[in-house]
Amino acid sequence: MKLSRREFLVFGGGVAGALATVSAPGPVRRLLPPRRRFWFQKATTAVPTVCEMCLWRCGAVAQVAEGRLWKLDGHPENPKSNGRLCARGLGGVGELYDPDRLKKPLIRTGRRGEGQFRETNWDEALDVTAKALLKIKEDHGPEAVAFFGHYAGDKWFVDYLAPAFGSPNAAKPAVALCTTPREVASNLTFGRPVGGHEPVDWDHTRYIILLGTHIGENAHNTMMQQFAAARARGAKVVVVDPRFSTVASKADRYLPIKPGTDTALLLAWMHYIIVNQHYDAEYVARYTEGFEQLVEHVRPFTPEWAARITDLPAEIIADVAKDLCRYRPQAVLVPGRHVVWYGNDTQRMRALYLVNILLGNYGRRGGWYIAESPYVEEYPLQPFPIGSEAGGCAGPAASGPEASSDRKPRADGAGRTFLRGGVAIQELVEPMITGRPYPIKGLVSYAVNLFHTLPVRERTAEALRALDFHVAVDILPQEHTRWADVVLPECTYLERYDDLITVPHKTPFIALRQPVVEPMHDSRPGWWIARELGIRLGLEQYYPWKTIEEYLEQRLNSVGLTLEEMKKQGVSVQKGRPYLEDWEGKGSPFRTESKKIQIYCKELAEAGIDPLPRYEPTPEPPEGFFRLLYGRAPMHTFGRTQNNPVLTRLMRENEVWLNRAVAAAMRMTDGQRVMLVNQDGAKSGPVRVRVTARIRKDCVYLVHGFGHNAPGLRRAHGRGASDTALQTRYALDPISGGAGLRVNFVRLEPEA
Ligand code: MGD
Ligand code: SF4
Repeated sequence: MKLSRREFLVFGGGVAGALATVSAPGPVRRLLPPRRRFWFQKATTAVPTVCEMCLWRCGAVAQVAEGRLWKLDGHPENPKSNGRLCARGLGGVGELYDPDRLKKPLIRTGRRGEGQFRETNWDEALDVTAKALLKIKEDHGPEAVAFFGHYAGDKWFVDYLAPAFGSPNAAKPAVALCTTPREVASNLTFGRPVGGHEPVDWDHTRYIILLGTHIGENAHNTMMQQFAAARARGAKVVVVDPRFSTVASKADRYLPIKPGTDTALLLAWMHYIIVNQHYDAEYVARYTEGFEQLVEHVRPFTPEWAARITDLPAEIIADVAKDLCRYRPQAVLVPGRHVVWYGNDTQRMRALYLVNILLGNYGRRGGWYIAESPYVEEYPLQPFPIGSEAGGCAGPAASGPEASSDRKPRADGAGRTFLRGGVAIQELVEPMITGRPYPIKGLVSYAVNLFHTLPVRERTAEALRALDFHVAVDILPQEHTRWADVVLPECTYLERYDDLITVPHKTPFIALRQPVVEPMHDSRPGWWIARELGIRLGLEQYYPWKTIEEYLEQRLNSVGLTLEEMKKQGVSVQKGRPYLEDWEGKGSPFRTESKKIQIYCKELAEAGIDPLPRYEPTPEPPEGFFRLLYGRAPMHTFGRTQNNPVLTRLMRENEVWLNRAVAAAMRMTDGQRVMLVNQDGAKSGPVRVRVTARIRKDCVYLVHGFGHNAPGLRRAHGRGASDTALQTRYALDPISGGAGLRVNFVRLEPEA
């Protein structure tokens, strides 16, 4: 949550006081000076920057010599890295030197999808792009061009170019297909988002519950460090997951829940805590409203009721609830990250928050801290014709602004409306195909591999075929670039500046991404591409800054920093207000209308939706099919790293996990190659079977991101199976617009 200028001044005691909270400028204390290192017999220079191998954005220090990057380390002063990087962060060198990178701008010569292009120069590529986008604007209006983006550089396209151009149709899969439900649920309940860095107070917590969050396989550097430290300190861990994940092997209790039934478990925990009067009554009375309605609501949801639904013994459900109360408020249910599961996900997330609230842990040591964004001003631009609120992984639901256009395809044209501005990214595909409620004819895609991101691939292909124009900005010849009319090669995060990385945190901070080497090939940074395009689109007035250095300098000066200082230190940490006592006499941290935590959600009631969470069953797998579950591997990020020469060595392809007893009954053996076929006949594979006791009998599991079908990715092409190819259905969450992807079922066929 960003502080307003006024709050910042109150909080910091005026500008001088405020600046005193910012870490002193100067070189980072522990950044090693140039010297010889054992792995490289020449002197290297340490250049601080920010990792972008995933969205966690750790501070990194690049060791550079003779214009070449030799090694990446964790930035010692950056709170996200704490001196370390994860395997993927270290593997950033592989992304930079991947020989398969896009090297020059390309113009399509064959049919869309064929991947036939000719090389060109930047002037021609940008002129062709601008001409096509202007033609669409003239014929159909600015909203007929959609902007999809991901990662830090999408700021220049989705948050800047789209609203300057006048299109509300800007969306981010990182939100709509990932965190949307938890952010919307958090805003409805607390009046503030969770934010990109989950605000768990790991330093003090004593009891941790993970529902479907596989820390360690889902590798977020500092979260893993803090989890390990908490465990070493003796914190108890409970893992609820249909699969015995790596973190389950570190847990005190493992609950192999039936997929799709977590809300029932959460309701039973609320029932137990309330009926036994173990909740934090003082906290509930002081900070919340709607508790009485919750008492009535959860009365029927006994542990025995939940046991029948979840496949978990009632005594264990009750035992865990008892433990939660024993350790409260230093007991915490961790919000997951990729939480679009079954289409009722905002309600599940609300249920998770409500258990936390009964424990009185929000804003308390060992529970959730209150995360705030660092104070730094935006670059002073004249207002765009429409606002921008697309948000990042941490932001609100993917959306365009309300103000601009009543022609915006809110919801899906079928009459469903999402609360809180959710335009589900996959729903923007519909107007590309049908022209309803109005046509979308152009697409600017930045760092989004649409074929690995959006469910229902056939429809994605149909939409791309129907477009008048598609420009893709990427670093690799991924699947979707084969469907573009113009491909613009961006340089990697190690060769460019991006906008300031501003992180809501216990100690909010600003970090600088800067180039550690010159851009390779004929690639250019995103800010430059977007600006050049903007100027060709007649939007000069929105680009008063000529260089990125000028832009960054202006923003940094607003907090008394200079670019020169930040280039040396890489990070600037401010003081936060993590606990409720820090807010005494300074207003409420809860930004709901009542300034209290909304247990009973009036906004939902007014929209005709259950104001308190309810369990809704999800369809069962048909005979002979398994529910398709998917997740992450610590050495890969989504669909972007499977070609990385370093990371490929750690994991070359995925496997399909199959329960041992089921495998025996099916006469399947470990390592056997199979095809996966879903309920609609879609196929993926071949992929090896991993026979294991670590998964329930009713589901199978894949690591997401594999199964590339892009010959230009020479290491990744044709390896493993794609879960996306098997997701021909999704369940749309009516509150957030998030697309639940775990509603698909597969059977296994031996490879022919
Ligand atoms: P990636 O798969 O990482 O992210 O989906 P995407 O947003 O598509 O692919 C990103 C693209 O960015 C790649 O083409 C890569 O080459 C390119 N790229 C990498 N670095 C740069 C750069 O510096 N500049 C440019 N211009 N391009 C770059 C992720 C999305 O997918 C998310 S966030 C989630 S949580 C969902 N996860 C998910 C899942 O687990 N399973 C299934 N089936 N679908 C999912 N969809 C969602
Ligand atoms: Fe990079 Fe790993 Fe940090 Fe992600 S968690 S930003 S990949 S070091």
